[in-house]
Amino acid sequence: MENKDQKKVDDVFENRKNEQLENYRVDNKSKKLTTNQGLKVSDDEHSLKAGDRGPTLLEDFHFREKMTHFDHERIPERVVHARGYAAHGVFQVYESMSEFTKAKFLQDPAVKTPVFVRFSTVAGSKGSSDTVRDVRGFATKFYTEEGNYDLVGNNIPVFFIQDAIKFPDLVHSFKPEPHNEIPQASTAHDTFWDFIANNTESAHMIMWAMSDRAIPRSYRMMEGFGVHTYRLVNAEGKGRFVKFHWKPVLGVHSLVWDEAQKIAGKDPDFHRRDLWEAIEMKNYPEYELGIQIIEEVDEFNFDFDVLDPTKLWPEEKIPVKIIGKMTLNQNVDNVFAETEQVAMHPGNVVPGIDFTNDPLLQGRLFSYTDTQLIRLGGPNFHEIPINRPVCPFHNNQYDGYHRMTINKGPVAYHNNSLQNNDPSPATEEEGGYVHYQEKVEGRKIRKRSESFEDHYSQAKLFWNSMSNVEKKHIIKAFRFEVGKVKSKDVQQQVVNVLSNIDSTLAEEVAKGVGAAVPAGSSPSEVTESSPALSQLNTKAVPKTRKVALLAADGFHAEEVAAVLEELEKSGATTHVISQNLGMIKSLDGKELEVNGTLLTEDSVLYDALYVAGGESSVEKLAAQKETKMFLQDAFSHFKAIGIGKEALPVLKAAGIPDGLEPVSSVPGLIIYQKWEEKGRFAKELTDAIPLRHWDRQL
Ligand code: HDE
Repeated sequence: MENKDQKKVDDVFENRKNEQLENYRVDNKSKKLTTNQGLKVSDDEHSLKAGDRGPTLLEDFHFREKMTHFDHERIPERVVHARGYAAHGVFQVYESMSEFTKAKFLQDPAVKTPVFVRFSTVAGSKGSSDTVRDVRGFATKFYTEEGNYDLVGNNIPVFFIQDAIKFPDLVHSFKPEPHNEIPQASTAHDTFWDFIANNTESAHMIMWAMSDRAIPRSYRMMEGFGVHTYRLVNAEGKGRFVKFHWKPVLGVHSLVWDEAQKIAGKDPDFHRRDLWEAIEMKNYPEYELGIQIIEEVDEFNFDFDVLDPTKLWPEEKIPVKIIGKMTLNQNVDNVFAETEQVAMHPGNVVPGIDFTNDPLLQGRLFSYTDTQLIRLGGPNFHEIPINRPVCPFHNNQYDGYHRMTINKGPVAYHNNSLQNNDPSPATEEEGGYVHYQEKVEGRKIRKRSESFEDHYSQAKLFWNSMSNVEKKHIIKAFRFEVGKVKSKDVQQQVVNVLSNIDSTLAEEVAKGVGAAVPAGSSPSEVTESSPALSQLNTKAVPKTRKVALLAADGFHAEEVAAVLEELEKSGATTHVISQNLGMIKSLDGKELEVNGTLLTEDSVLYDALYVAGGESSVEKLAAQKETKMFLQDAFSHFKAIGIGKEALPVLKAAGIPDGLEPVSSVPGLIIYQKWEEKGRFAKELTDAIPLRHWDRQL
């Protein structure tokens, strides 16, 4: 028993960050209530008063402490990426990357590097909904033995602007408008589209932002990108340009817009709940790390500037080399202490990883420390447990608000003789960080390189790479967002920009928003596509997908058992939904526990729907209008629907064609009707779960 428990502890504490955090964790179970001074408190319900109807006394130190702490419990939310959710995990490289970099955590496949990953939306406040149309942040802190390395990326590989000086303008345009603070967590308003139309370097990014990438199904099913070009440097000092990618093992999947909007109301915590539950169920999210490399001698051999953050490197031309895997295997203990206080910074690097002159990256290197100073209240935020490196840190930066370490001795300067010049700088051989000696020269100018001027080629490349259904979604997204804009002039300006990308896109959006395509417009002539950009080419597995099983008393036990068995085999999870909580019984007395009701659940919270067979179960379900809504939403969101034996009336009541001839010809609609093969029914339904059945005629 002891051994087993010990093993469990070893598993949990397999990484050093966890061991370190354990020193700070506090468990209040079986403990007496005390003040922050450690004094035991005898009463926590009544303030100290002069008489039982008299005034409260200032002397009440417990009341004062409790209320003061409460009054100060909030810190400023992040100016962008305010709403986020995070988890712990580990990263392991597949093989040594010594050819490219000397970063120690990328050398030995046996080394498990602790990580902390925070996912986020960008525009909304801390309390906004998860499923809004927005870019997602994907920020990873690697606690390496050489110090913290932060890869602070997004789920879209390019950005809106090319120079950091424009970031405040971009953000001011998409945040709620200052005069009325509307709208929350949405770019569907005048100022954002005014910015887009008048800052055309955003053309490529806006195509991504209007695509399905901006409404991910799950944090577990989206890619991550470092966006900027960084530099890898090996032990010989050779540098190479690099772009970083995270590839989710479950593939890249999205919601549909109507569904995303409904989820925003039904479960604003949809993405964080999904991540939390997956980890609790040990369905650990996994992402492979990939790198694209461009040799320095090839810097000018492409039709884009490698320093331009509005450009991606097409994977077909510059392949993504998969180099390792990250597994998120532990939820936080406390969201404020960990997720809220984590301080990510693209400037946190280790030897072997360096910067380039990307002007967006250069500006970020300033902004992230600056923002933590106000957000976390002083220069010692690196001492907050979640931010502490797992390796020792020594320097002469003492003092400041909330200093935790007690640095001994009189010497806090360099050079010194009183302390043998300690702490002393390390040589490169000892692991000292030496900046890559890139040669730079030039005049001081406020100007952008001409090589940054092409704003449309890759916007067109992205458009060309989309499947028809993805193109339709993009057109609809533009029509929705620009359709919410009040200024006719701004609407027209947006269409004018789109006419530089593609004429069909411009025409379709123009039609939707009542604008005109400018005469003589000249869309980009790029004809190439990059298949890697289409989500239709991604992996799709039922594993970890959620299926709603609608059933009531009298369900067909044999059929349900066969489907449940198949679903379990595939790794999908099933929730039984019925009229009331409790147990439901099949005709032959088999019982099923109900996990949610037609009132508490909703089709949009599930990946697929299965209406169990059984005449009297079906009758009961058909009498509920929520059943009809379940089916209609699942159908119009292109989800797999399984219709059990005798359950066709439910389909009919929802007005959904069965397409039986005799097997249903409706994509993703699997009906158990004319044949007695429950196994085949279960298998077909399971296979259909991770897909959206786009060919449905709606
Ligand atoms: Fe950020 N960004 N950003 N950003 N960013 C912040 O830092 C900023 C940019 C990204 O989960 C802030 O701690 C500037 C690109 C993520 O804690 C702030 C510019 C990319 C997160 C800031 C950019 C990102 C942030 C706000 C233009 C993708 C959340 C709070 C030069 C590569 C990190 C904070 C977390 C957060 C500044 C552009 C990703 C203000 C000035 C490009 C994932 O410092």
